[in-house]
Order: sequence, then structure tokens, then C-alpha cells
Amino acid sequence: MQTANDHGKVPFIQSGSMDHGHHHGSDDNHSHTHGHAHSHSHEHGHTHEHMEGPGEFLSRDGPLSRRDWSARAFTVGIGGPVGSGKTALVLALCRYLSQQVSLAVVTNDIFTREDWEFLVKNKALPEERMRAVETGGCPHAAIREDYALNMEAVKELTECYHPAMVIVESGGDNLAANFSRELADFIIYVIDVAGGDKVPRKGGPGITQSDLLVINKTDLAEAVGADLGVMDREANQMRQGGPTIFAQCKHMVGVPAIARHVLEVCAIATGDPDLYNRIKDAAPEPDADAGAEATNGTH
Ligand SMILES: Nc1nc2c(ncn2[C@@H]2O[C@H](COP(=O)(O)OP(=O)(O)OP(=O)(O)O)[C@@H](O)[C@H]2O)c(=O)[nH]1
Ligand SMILES: [Mg+2]
Repeated sequence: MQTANDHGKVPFIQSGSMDHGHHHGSDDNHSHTHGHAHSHSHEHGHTHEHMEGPGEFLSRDGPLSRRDWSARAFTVGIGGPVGSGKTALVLALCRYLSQQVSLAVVTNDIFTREDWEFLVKNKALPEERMRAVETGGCPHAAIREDYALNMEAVKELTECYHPAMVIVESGGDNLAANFSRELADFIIYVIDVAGGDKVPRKGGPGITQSDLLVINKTDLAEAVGADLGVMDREANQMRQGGPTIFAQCKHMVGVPAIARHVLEVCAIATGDPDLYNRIKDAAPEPDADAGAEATNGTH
């Protein structure tokens, strides 16, 4: 496992063997190899959790109470299935917030640095404020059991740039993936309408236990016959009233509401109310197309 500059000057962090040098999360005691014929623990060096259910919003693991913000900035984890719009959300948040708030970004991909390249090309942030982690295996492991590389990248960025917030984009995964609370102070889970309006009710820890659920690509709802009312109702049920925001990340719709929500939590956690004030007067929400609006509150 080694860091940086395997690819010229690109800050590219690569995962090697999962068998050494990893910091394990405090929830390891809940992990065990599941009872399928194949053992994941031997194939890729970590065990998979067997979950009895998706878990509940109100009894989810809360953020760690910590004060070491100067060692590691407030960390926002963005997870969700492949292609749901995580990178589009990272870009949109950077565009919306970076004038007022100091940011840094870590991207995860299994074998490439494509998301990092996309963000560099689109000037999400100055290149040096963004790092790519190549997870080399299950993306969910890199944000849960074996998060050392991501943790290291967040700490390095904090040390170099003292950002108010570091955004970590998980590699796209399935509905069973979720961030470790050791890594993420705030968890956003992004799904999209293109998979159909059934997705929220299928559950999974990202849907039920994320601090904020984003339902992206509402512009495609009609084309795929997804009923946003159903998604809204079922997301609300699955999340016990926890916040959900409909969005079109690619078109900035819903992004100001997402940004304000994250900033507010960050301001409270870090005890810096000025953070939230800085964005209050920022550009208002663009005119939302059908269905692109915050639902069941933003808190
Ligand atoms: N129509 C529409 N397309 C979108 C929207 N947001 C993102 N997309 C498109 O969806 C595709 C996937 O978006 P990404 O942001 O790369 O998704 P991702 O979740 O980061 O994907 P992985 O990192 O590969 O898992 C891209 O072609 C985006 O342009 C949206 O609001 N509406
Ligand atoms: Mg991506």
C-alpha cells in the first residue's frame, strides 16, 4: 500500500493488500464472515457484515463526539449505488460552497481515478485539494472496515489546507454499503429515480441510516415512470421522518438545500456558527422542475 505520485504528480493513493496496515473500526465486533459458500474474508481480506435488517434512522450510530477538528476536518461521506450522481453532487457542492467555505475532496474508485479526473477537469476545487484513493476491492470496505486510506487522505488534506470540511466520495456500491462513523461525521446517501420508485422501500443501511438521503435525477422520473410521490412517502417511512431531499445534481436543483443542511450540521458540530452564516446569503435555489424540492424538512 502506498501513497501519492504513482501517477506523476497526481495525489493518488493506492490500496495494496488488505491484510496489513489497516486500522479497524470500533464496530469490528459486529462483523463476521457471512454463511455463504464463499468466504469473503479470504478472498479480499475483510469480512462482510451480516445484517439482520437495514437498521433504523432514529437508532442509527450517531457521529462521534470529537474536538480534534484541526487534526481532521469535519468529514462528509457521500455513498450510494454506482452512477446515482455522487460525483455530480460533489462537483455541485464544491461549486456552490467553495467561494465561502474552505473545502477538500477525496474520491474512491476501485481501479481508476476517473472521478478525481472528472472533478479536476471540471475545476471543482484546485487540483491539490483533491485526492484519489484506489480502493482495489469492495468500495464498501474502504469506507467501513478498512478505511485507513481514506482517513489518511482526510488527515493529510486537513494538515495541508485546514479546510472546514472534507468530502469523501465512496466508490459506487450496492444498497448494503454504509460509512463507518469513525470516518464520516455526516453521511449522505445518493440514490436516483432511474432505478425505479421501488428503491427507497428496498431499504439498506444507506437509505435508512444516512443523515441525509438524496434522491437524484428527478428530471428522469417521467421517462422511467418513477412516481416521486411514492418515493417521498416511502423514504419518509423507511427513514422514520429523517430528511430526504429530491435533487438534480447535474442541474444544481436541490443542491443549495443539501449544502445548507450539511453546513448547518458542520457549524453545530465544530462550534463555528459563522460557517453557516457565510452561506445564508449565497445564490438562491434555481427554479426547480417538477418534484425537485426538499421533502419532510431539511433537519
Ligand atoms: N439526468 C440527470 N443525470 C445526472 C444527474 N446527476 C448526475 N447525472 C448523470 O449520471 C451519470 C452518473 O453520475 P455520477 O455523478 O458519475 O455518478 P456516481 O454516483 O458518482 O457514479 P460512480 O462513482 O461511478 O458510482 C453521469 O452521466 C451524470 O452526468 C441529474 O441530476 N440528472
Ligand atoms: Mg462517482
